[in-house]
Amino acid sequence: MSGKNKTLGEFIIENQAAFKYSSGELSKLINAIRLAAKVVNHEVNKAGLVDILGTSGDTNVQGEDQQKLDVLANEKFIQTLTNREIVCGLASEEEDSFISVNSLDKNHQNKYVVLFDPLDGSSNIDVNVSVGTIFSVYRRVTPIGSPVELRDFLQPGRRQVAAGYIIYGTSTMLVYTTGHGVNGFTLNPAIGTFYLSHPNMKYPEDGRIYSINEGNYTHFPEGVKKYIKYCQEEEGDRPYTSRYIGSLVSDFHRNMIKGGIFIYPKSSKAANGKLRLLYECNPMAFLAEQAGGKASDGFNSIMDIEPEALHQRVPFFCGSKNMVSKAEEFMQAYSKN
Ligand code: P6P
Repeated sequence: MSGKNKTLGEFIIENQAAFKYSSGELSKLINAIRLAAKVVNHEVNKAGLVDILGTSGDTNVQGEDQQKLDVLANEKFIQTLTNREIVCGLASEEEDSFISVNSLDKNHQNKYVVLFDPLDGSSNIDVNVSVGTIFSVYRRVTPIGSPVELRDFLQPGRRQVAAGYIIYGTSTMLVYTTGHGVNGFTLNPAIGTFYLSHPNMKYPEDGRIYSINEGNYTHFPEGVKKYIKYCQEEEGDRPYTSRYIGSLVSDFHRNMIKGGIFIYPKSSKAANGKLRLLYECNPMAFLAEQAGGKASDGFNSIMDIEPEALHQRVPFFCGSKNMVSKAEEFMQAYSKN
């Protein structure tokens, strides 16, 4: 159901029946994410005014400086999702291991696990570049009534029941899917309400934008180098335009609206690339495919990868279907190099 200017709350209620597990719990989960998004948005927007810029002095499991807002966003999403008694487990980029969430009645009756990157692109915060939250939702695979286990989180992306992101940009948007297309909601900060602004978002099959950090060119596999040169050739609708913000949610969001491809490949500096499978690549891949796009590791669909570790990284090619397929052709042709 489209109909612009519908609120997120109205949209959830009207579309709940379409979701095969429509017990209402997933709706409550999306509502919890909506609340956390508003709280984090408030903090992100005032970051320049209050002394919460700069790093917290800690580093996360990735060995990266934890920006203070990273820590705050992580705490807010954990707190909001825990308090709503909807999830049985959480996994965050900022947490070494998963968190078992035991509902107040203490018998682990909740069905969903949520994996999230609380503030992706946070290194851009103090230069006022858009950042985002990314989330991925699964039904647990271990028996209800027992604590969650690691295998509840190490599920292939194909089994996601919902995924989305919040982009804290010139406007704040919540973009998500429950497997019935992709819809975007824009926050009216004056009244704290998300409105359906981008119903039924679709990835254009072709595009003229390629997004990759060309500073790493000399370290890329030969297939990536050849694809970059293909994008730059004077031929047909090429050369394409290079656009790279360095914030996955922002690059993905622009490319989904305008058409384009985002690539974070493996390199001689990063054997599996930089992006994490479970809470960055899988949710973005679910959104991309639901919008008619494509997401792979250069050879195989991202959502078919069997995860082996909570924070594992994978090479990531995502965007307009025909552009990703062309990049995969180059990867295949030069895969021996
Ligand atoms: P690089 C941000 O740190 C992030 O995880 C993604 O949001 C972004 O796409 C990527 O890293 C940028 O990495 O190495 O190009 O700075």
